[in-house]
Amino acid sequence: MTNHYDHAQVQEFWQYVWERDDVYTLSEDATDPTYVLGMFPYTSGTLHMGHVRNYAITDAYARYRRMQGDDVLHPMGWDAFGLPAENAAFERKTDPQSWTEACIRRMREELETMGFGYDWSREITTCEPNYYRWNQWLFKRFYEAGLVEYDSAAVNWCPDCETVLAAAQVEEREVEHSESSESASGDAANREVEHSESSASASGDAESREVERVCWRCETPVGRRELDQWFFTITDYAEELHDGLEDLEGWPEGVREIQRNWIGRQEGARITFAVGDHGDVDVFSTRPETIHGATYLAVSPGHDLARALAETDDEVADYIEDVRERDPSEVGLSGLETDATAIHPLTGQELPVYVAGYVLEDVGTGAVMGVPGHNERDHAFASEHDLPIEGVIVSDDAAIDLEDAAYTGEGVLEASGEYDGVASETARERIVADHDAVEADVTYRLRDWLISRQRYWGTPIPVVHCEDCGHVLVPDEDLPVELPEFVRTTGNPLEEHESFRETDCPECGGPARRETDTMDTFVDSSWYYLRFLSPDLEDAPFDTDRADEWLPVDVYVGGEEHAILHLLYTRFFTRALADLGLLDRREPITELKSQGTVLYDGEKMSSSKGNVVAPQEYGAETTRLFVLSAAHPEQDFEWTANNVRGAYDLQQTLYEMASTFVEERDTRVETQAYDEYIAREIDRTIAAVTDEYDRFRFHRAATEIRELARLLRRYRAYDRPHEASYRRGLLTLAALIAPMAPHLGEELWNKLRGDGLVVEADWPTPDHGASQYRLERQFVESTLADVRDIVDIAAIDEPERIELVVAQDWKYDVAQRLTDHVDETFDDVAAGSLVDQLLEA
Ligand code: ANZ
Ligand code: ZN
Repeated sequence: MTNHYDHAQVQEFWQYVWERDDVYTLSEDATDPTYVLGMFPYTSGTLHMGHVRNYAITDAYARYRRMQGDDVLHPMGWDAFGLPAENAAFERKTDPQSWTEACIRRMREELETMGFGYDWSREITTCEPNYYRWNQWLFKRFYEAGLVEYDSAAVNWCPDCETVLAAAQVEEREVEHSESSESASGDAANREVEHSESSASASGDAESREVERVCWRCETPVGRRELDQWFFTITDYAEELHDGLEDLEGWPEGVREIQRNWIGRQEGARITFAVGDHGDVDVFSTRPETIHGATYLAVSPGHDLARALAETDDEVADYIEDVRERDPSEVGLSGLETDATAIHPLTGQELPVYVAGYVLEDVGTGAVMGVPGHNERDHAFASEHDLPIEGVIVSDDAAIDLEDAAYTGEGVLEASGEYDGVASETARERIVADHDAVEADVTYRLRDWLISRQRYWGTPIPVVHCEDCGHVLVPDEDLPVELPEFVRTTGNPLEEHESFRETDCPECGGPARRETDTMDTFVDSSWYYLRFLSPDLEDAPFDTDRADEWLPVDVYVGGEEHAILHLLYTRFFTRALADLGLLDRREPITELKSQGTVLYDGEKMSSSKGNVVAPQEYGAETTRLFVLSAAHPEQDFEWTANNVRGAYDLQQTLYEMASTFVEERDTRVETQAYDEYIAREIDRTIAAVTDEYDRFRFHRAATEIRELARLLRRYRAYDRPHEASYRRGLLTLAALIAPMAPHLGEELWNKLRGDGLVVEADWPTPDHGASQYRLERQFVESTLADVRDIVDIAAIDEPERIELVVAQDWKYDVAQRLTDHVDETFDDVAAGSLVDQLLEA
């Protein structure tokens, strides 16, 4: 059947042609390419639908920009280090290197089958020495810049992965109360249960929620260990990373909000308490106005005061040891009263001093003033230890019995001396202004980034431990420190390698021990976007001049689960590199798209759920077209065979139209009045689809294309179509669909023109009339803000919604108000056309 589109054959042919003609390689001379990047895949072994959706989005956009005449940088690489490879190698009696290479071969083939247009000349693989040597080199530059610390720390430890986890790699999971808690691991002792903040304080609350802290990868409950660890001091950038979010207008607000919360900026005050011979202890409080309600002082077990007291007080020493071995979540309300007393800086009153597990070492100053009347955790602690609870803030609408719970709202001060009767918000500022012991302060919840992993399959940390010289960095000329051969063992294979472990000190030449920790793989992905600029560079991780020219990443697309880890680390790296003088910008990514999830029967499509549709099952083109046309990129959508069918049918339709046209040429040359209408509709579609591609609304682009196809078929059926108009319509369809369905695009283009590639063609432009349309459309959008001001309706976020809402319920209202508003805001003509447009809808 000649009119049947045989996708497998067509795909293979055009993939061959693209490769032969090398159409995706970016010229080294490009001056300011559009940089389109999808989050590179972890080399797990096979592409899943989430990858396909991600890469279909970047590919469509990259192709669209290329047809618009841009130079486009659209590279691909492999996030190839990490624990799963090690586990897989262990299970399959192979080694991580071979396993990873096999995964890459398979995944690369899958990407090629999908027809994604990457510049493969820039491929990078993070587990190759020529990549990871630059992790080591950067580690050294960070070290020299004071951004690296080596610290003994109680760390999150996954007993199953046998490694340390960064704070962000520990996930909270709610535990069902009724179920036996032994079910998962069979080992109740292994299970660390954390009470959420609210339930810990309102102890006995019927709604108390138990939360288990589990490893993000294997979901094993996380334990505690005390180890010497390497950290990147990302907290040095807390303020900048927080404030910079404000300007990231091209990022989804949801992602910015997650980062904001993670960084956790808190305004408050630092308050100094004198503790007898022990000097001063600073506390951080967000509510300094409650200071008259402070009935005790508490320091964390790691606080200097606690350590000092432990020297002479065995009870304190024992308590500290006991608490530090446990997870903070397990410590609950435990605490120990010490012999020390603190002097209240405003009243001069003596307060007892506690060492308490609930006070966290690395939050604020590691010490708190206990205000049980107004802080839930302090209330719980005071109830447990029979400490006085005093109310100093009252509110009319708060009939709270302070014996039962803290009052945490705002109100008016009482029992607070000269501040009685003052509103709490006002008192907060006045107390800071009035007293030297109280100083305005800001803290951040963000913790330093723990990068040590006790695993094999990662970048060796380029450090040698020498008894005489301490930590010595491996000299640049000795980089990379290469991974030795893999050995199968339960712990860290690097520990088992004597020849790797035992070495000479680069400084004194004496015997030394090589660091056997490797780096968190998030180090690799924090700067990979820079390596794509010059993947083979031999004397630097990236070319600074080129980075100045080619950056930022114009569009970055990936899963929303990366809102904190990867995307925060990348921002940190970029700033650190800027401060090292290696980059001239502080933010890496202009526009970020978090693509939504592909669902199947309402659940996330994933191999662990066994509901996977393999990307190849329906052919590359149908799959691509479907994932793009099913929904806005940022929305979830359901995979259903029926909808997939729609994508398939569209291809068949277009193919049939082009074939029939070419084979039968059943057209006319003389014009009819309604040809003009068809021409206008083609123009209108071009303008609309252009606009939709600009905004990543591929689903709406597909709808426009479908509608034009329908119209052209009616045109064809009505009478013989006008040769030139109809041909232009078909060519337009071929070009417009090519970014989403490139094989089909080429096939149609080839049929209709007989030469050239659509991938290299110019984006279609309207013959006439469409600039007018665009103007109006832009006008609709630019007036949106004004419409929102003058029309009292629910907020509208998306420009397209105004058309929708206007068209339905309140178009007359808006039209009327716009007309009234014309003189003040708009020129008549533009406003008039907007009103016409509204009323026509
Ligand atoms: C006194 C006070 C009175 C506080 C009051 C709050 C309300 P949240 O509560 O999450 O906003 N804090 C400070 N450092 C701490 C540490 N190292 N470990 C545990 N808790 C600590 O966080 C701010 C509050 O957390 C701070 O303000 C402090 O308690 C507590 F009516 O100080 B507040
Ligand atoms: Zn030495």
